[in-house]
Amino acid sequence: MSIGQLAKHRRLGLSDQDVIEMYTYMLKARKFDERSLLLQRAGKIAFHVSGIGQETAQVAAAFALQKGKDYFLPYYRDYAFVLAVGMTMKELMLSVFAKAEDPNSGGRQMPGHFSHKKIHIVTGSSPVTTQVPHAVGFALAAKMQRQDFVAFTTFGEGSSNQGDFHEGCNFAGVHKLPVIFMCENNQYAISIPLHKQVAGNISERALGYGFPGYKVDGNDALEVYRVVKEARERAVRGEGPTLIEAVMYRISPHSTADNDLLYRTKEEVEENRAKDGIPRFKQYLIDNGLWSEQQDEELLEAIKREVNEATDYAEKAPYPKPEDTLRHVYAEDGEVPAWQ
Ligand SMILES: Cc1ncc(C[n+]2csc(CCOP(=O)(O)OP(=O)(O)O)c2C)c(N)n1
Ligand SMILES: [Mg+2]
Repeated sequence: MSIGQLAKHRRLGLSDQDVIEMYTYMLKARKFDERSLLLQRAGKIAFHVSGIGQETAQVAAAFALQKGKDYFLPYYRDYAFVLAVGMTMKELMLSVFAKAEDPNSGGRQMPGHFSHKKIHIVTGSSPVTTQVPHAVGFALAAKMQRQDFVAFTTFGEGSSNQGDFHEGCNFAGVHKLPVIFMCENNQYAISIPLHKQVAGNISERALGYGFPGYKVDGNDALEVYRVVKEARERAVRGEGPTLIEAVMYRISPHSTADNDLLYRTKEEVEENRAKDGIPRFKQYLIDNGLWSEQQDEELLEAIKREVNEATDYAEKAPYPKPEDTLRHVYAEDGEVPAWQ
């Protein structure tokens, strides 16, 4: 068989097993997210920021990176990304329930503020885009130490107007650092639509900093995989950073504290829901003879069990102790935090 006849994922170097796993992570994230929204409505958790509509690009990016080697600086909608690089459903649930055992912050940060030392997820902060210069710092370390890992960071399109983004890009461009900037352009920054945020094109901003920028359909898993993989290869060859703008749509409101129908219509949301990358990827698997409706039902059942078990576990787990409130704020001699 010639390479042109191979299914697209095979041409990109992904096995059949890889694409089935990618689909599994997308669905896991979606089901975690839907459960979290329900838990918030039921008053069991305080707050949730949803990543629904963004899972496809997140999983695709994760599969193009190297686990255990690269460093990840994700943003608050990246549940699918963190699951795909190794965080567990239970750990995510512990974080939304703000329990002591949560590896992200021991229940101290808002959910979605990821951190996991073992799987190279670098802790983030609430001011948007602070992770961008942090990622550049990791990339500088890779260059100074002559190591071949890359730093990968994500942020929203609204956040790409912050100074941190521009300073990070400029420094990374000047020093040709191994960093990948992926903008998850979900069309809104809370209530502000894209056309009121940016007059130009986000991916083209890279040109001003001396490195390539690519705009890609964020609902097309294999295209996102391709551009992130190429960006990684460029980075390890010493050719510097890449900016990727993955175009998608924030299907959920900004957060559980937002009423999105005050600034957009149901019709607009439905129109974009129809472009959701998850059913599209499922169809790709079916078309290539890798998946069936029956397998899909079985997978959904298995994920439901996993979500139920994680929810029960996290709900019953103890909260952090009040007397530990100031722990990890100031260094303590010989301290190794329990959640590390
Ligand atoms: C520096 C800073 N300014 C404002 C906020 C409040 N805020 C939180 S999320 C958000 C919108 C960000 O939009 P975007 O970057 O497009 O990401 P999205 O939420 O759409 O994924 C804002 C303004 C913040 N957290 N940090
Ligand atoms: Mg946005």
